[in-house]
Formats: sequence, structure tokens, C-alpha cells
Amino acid sequence: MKKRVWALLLAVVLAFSVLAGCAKQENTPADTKEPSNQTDPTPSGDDKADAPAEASQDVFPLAETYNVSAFAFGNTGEELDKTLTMQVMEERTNIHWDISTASQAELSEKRGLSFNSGEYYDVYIKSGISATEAFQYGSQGILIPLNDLIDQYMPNLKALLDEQDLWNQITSADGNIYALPQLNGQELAAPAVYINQKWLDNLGMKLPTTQDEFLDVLRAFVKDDPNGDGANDEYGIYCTSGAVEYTLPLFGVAMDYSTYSMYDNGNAVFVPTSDVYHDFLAFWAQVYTEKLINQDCFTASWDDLNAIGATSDTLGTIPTYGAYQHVGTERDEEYVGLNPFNGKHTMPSGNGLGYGALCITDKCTNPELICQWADYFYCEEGAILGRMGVAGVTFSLDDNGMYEWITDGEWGGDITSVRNKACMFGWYPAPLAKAKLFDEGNTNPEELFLYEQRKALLEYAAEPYPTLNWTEDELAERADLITTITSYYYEYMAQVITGQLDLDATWDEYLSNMDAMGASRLHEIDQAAYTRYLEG
Ligand SMILES: [Ca+2]
Ligand SMILES: [Ca+2]
Repeated sequence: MKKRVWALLLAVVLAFSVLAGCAKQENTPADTKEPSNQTDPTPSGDDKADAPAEASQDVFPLAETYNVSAFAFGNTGEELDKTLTMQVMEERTNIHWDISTASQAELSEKRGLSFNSGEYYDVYIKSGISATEAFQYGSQGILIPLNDLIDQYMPNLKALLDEQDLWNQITSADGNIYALPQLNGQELAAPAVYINQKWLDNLGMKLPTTQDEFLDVLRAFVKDDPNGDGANDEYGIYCTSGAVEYTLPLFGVAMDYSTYSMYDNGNAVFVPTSDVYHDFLAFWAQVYTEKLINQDCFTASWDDLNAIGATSDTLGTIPTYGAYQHVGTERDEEYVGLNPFNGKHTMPSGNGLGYGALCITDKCTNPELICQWADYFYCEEGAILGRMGVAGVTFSLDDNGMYEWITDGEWGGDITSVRNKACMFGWYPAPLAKAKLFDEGNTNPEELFLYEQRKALLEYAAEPYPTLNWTEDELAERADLITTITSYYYEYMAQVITGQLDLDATWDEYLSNMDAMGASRLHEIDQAAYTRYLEG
């Protein structure tokens, strides 16, 4: 118990000292209160730490405790109010949270019940609320609009929303913002293609930058013995069932797998009937004929791939989330991310936004304070507190800014437990920015390598997938269309690539079948939703 008190004290001191660093970086509005002596950080030798620019955070700690009732997700033993994050924040702000938690199984029912009974809480934090629900309760006046509050009291969040152009992702159809987001930063939204750099070096070849160069590389992988064992045992590329699709970005296609469209400057292009998709099929049919790809590429499982990766050095190219999952930790650095050809920006990417992290109801007597409280989590130091806990307590930092989780302390014996018990970050979005330290200070060599590969591929990121909202009628019509159309799309893809159907002899018939199945109507519905999204 003593140990815990000491750790908490340390945590509080650290939280204060990081707050100073956080607030300094912000150009905060001039209409803020005088700095309070109570919030002065412990002397740090940095005499700018108490500059008057510290803005909205200066109200903390409050002279009198402010109590908030709230509803949140919480697995047994992982209650939000018991986390280190919340304990440090209570010390820092003197805001006390009285949180009712619900497990995953009861979350949605309890949340709905609380709203519909009229016995709702001041705040819904990390409660899994959807955009549809937020709009519904916002329209009823239960959830309050946060637009002006963000503008006045949340300089950190405001800056991130501007910088990442995310305002329309969190704005409801009536123009109001009813929920704060979790911001994870732009990220790849699909597996990427990883290619064996060691084999390329062995063969004196460069990373392919065109379809023709890629075909040459695949041929050399299969014919020129790049693993040097004297046998032609190599796979040019190994695809598990469906993974051929993950090579679409190489061909200039960033397809959204929920709509089978790519989005470009206001136009939704339905990929399965596009010319570029025809070229994609032609390429892979050629590769298949020449046996440069595993011949069971439409049925192979991840287990099949893992078995091959674990027992042999025969994989030239792999579409995957990360090669180390298949080839292990010894050889994973041999597989580098393959950039889309011709420098096109076609890597599918998401905006990394989690909806519904924090909503405030009309029962809350001081929403300004809640917003000021939450804004801390949208700067690096606050994001570290929310995602990782406290240096020296839940993770240790070395002189190079690299961290390791502390798994022999009071917060749990393994990384998952420490993160779940000590931090706010986890299942369901919480009000948090991305913490740079989380990725960049990772000491796991495989994860760090993969992070760097994915970061490089993000240089080729396409416009993030839009968040499309369909009307109920559209949803019903769409559901009927998309099942038939996509199952035909996958059937035809497999038949053409494996040579059962000749592409050029059947392409026109394929297009007219697609049309008969309603592909153009499906496209019309999605283009309309995309246009509405763009118009905000
Ligand atoms: Ca060989
Ligand atoms: Ca490794």
C-alpha cells in the first residue's frame, strides 16, 4: 500500500511537470484567467514555465472539488475511475468522477436505458456512443453541442482538428458537434505489400517501381535462386486467400473495402468495373500462368503462410500487415514495404478517428470545466498519461527517449494488464490524441521496424476514406445489391486470375452482368452519399 502512495505522489509530481511543458507549446487565447500559484510546477530550472500563456489549464486544481457523474465502459478490474490516468487527473484538477461502468455485454443496453429513462449522467466518456445515437440524443436536447466549448476551452483539440482537417468527421448533420473524438493519426487502412530486400540485393536488382519491373523481379525470384540453395524453391509472391486484392495500391487503386470504391476529388469510382481493375486482372493472370505466385492463392490460409515462413526462406513478396508474423523475428527486417508504382498516392489510409469519446449532457452544471479537463489529453504529455500512464510507474524511459513497460510493478504482470488497468486508452474511443512516444519510443525491434515501414508507406497515402452516411432506404437497397455484386466480383477475379476464364474474351460480358446486378445503381447511391459527405 505504501508503495502505491509513493507511486501516486511521484505520478502527480511528474504530471505537474509535464503539464508545464504541454501548456507552453500552445498559443492560448487571451481571455484566460490569471495563473494560479497553486498550479506552478515544481521548480524545474525553466523560468518560462509559469508564463501567462497557460490558458485554460490554469483553473486547475480547483479550490473546491467538482463532482461529475459519468457512464463508461469497464471490464471487471479495469474500471476507468480506478486507473492511474484518472487518479493523476483528479489530483491535478480536483475534479472527482463518479463513474458507473458497464461491461461490453451490457454497454449498449445500459447506455440506451439511461438516456431513455431520463436518469442520465453528466458525461458519457469512453461509452461507445455512435454518431447516430449522438445525433438522436443531441436533437432531443439531452447532449449539448460542443462547438463553442471546443472553440473557447480546447486549444489543443482545436489545433489538431485544424491540422488534420477533421472537423467534418465529427460534425452531425445539423452542424453540431456532440462528441469529442479519439485521434490516432493517419494510418494505413489495409495490409501492404512487403518484398524481400535481401533477395533483391543478392540478385543485384532494385526495388521495382513499375508493373514491368515488378514482373521482372517476380521472374528472377522464381528462376534465379535468390536464396542460394541451388533449388528453384522460391515463391515470387505468396498470397493467402483474398490477399491479391491488397496489391491494388501498386496499380493505382486505393479501394475502400466497405464500398468497393476509390475516392478522388469528389468522384467515387466503382473499382470492380473500372479500366484499372481490368489491368490489375491482366497482370495477375500473367503472373499465375508463369507460376510466379502460389497456385493456391485463392484458398491458402494464414496458417499455410506461417508454416512456410517458419520452415523455409522461400517467400519473395507477401501482402500482409507485418512480415514478422509469418517469417519470425530473425528475418523480418529483410521485408521492406513496396511503394505504389509511379509515385501514385494510392495507399488506403484512414483518418484514425474514433467517434464518441466524450459527450456532455444538459445535466452537467459546468461543461466548460469538463472541456478544460479533457483538452489536456490532446497534447503529447496528456496523451502519454492517457495511453501509457506515468514514466517511472507504468513505463520506464531511457536517455534516448525509448521506453519499456514496467511489468513487475503494482499495475500488472504483463503489458496488456498494465495498459488496461492503468490507462484510459483501450476498448472504445477515449478523449485522447496520438502520443508520438508510443510509436517512436517503442523498444520492440519488430514493432519499431514495422512502424517505420508503415510510416514510409504513408508518404503515398491516398485521401482517407470518407465517412459515408446512408438513409434507411438507401441502406436497405444497398444491402441487397452489394452481396450479389461482390460475390460475383470475387468469383470472376479468381476465375480470370487462375486461367479458368480468359479476361479479354469475357470482360464485356462481365461488365454487362455487373450492370444487370445493379452495379451502376449501387455506385449511384454511394456517389450521392460521398457528395453529401463532401458538402458537410
Ligand atoms: Ca532457391
Ligand atoms: Ca527482427
